[in-house]
Amino acid sequence: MAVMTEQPASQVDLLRRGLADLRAEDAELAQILDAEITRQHRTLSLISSSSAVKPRTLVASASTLVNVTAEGMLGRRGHTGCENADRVESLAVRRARELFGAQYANVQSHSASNANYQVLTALLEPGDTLLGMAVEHGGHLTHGCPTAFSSDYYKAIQYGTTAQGLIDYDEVRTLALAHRPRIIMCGATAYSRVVDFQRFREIADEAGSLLLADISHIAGLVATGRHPNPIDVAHVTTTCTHKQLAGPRGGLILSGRDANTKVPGLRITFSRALEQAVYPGMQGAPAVNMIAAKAAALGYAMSAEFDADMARIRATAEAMASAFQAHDYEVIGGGSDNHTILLRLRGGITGCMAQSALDQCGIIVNRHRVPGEPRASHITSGLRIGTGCMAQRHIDAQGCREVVELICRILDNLTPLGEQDYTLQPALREQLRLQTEALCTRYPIADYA
Ligand code: DSN
Repeated sequence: MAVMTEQPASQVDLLRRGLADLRAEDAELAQILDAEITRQHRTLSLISSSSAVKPRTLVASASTLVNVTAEGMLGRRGHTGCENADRVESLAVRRARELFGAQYANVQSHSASNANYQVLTALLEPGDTLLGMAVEHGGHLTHGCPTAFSSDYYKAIQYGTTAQGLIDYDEVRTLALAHRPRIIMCGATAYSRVVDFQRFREIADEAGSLLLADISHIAGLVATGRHPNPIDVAHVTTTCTHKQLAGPRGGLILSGRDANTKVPGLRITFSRALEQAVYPGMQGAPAVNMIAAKAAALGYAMSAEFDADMARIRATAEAMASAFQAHDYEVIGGGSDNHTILLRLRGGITGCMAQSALDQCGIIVNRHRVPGEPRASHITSGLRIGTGCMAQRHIDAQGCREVVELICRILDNLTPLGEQDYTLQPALREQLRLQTEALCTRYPIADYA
């Protein structure tokens, strides 16, 4: 029976109690959670969109703020009892603005996909035209992909990359001038070179369009000055918080110099339109515990340690790209300016079989389309490799070469059987899996060791 005391349990006591309770009362779930830590420890994640959150961010996401219903915007809630929710949201907003140099930040979006749709809702009428990067060229589903919401409600026009895998700015300009879209979306999920936000803005201004920059994949590099910052260039910028920012799953909406100017054709400013689109437009009560975790991640992103993480992401990407080129692989775009390396596979090996064989050997990676892709999206001819998690393991240049050699050895020993099936000798597969596991033990995830 609970003992009555004057003070409630602290968050730390509660988390401890919760862990003990979970183990004692729900062994089935506890076992799955433990298995996931083990999986993350023993396998090497090269997923471009993943990272390992700091333990402090994990704790913030598990705080009792999860119990708070705080529908509405900061300081203007529909419920009382939100004083700490307001404090935590105001802290996250302050940190987001400071980190990116933004005048306006909204930290309530549940993801960057939601954030993108909220921006579209704020600035476009159904049926308006949007111009975004095609998924098969490295764009995102929310940027006007035919299978997504953005193309159901808006007239979506898509631009792509050149045969070398570089954004075709001439094509963007031609399409923008021909279709005069209400908004142009830039930013990508599989693009390894610098995005020229300034060039996009010039095109947007010439076509009379608004510009939305989605920096989900490069937010950490932007925050630390390793990639140009679009905040004052685009009218609106969005990002998720769980990729390079190593935060919880969630999104941010940011705006710089345009934040307090009127949206063309509307009577309200960008910040007001964005605010209304999030609430009451598309979202009810925000996940306040996740806002706390965003605050924790944004705080960490201002540290020297985070800056060193981002330096390692870049060094690792350069070392890996060169090592793949030394093995005669085509790195799309000719190299990497960020964390992503897009590889064109060869010898009849498809993205889907490479992804599966690497997974069997403990390397987690995802298949991807490449320029001129002849195969279906569930097969593909490429692999997308990201260096975020490698940087968090502090894998040095020698380690990068070993990882590339391991990947090449696995791919070189596959015998394709059609587009999806393959053989990989079981004894060799086991040997390569143990080699990956040894590498993971040598380079543990820094915070989880
Ligand atoms: N956008 C997807 C990716 O880049 O993997 C998921 O966040």
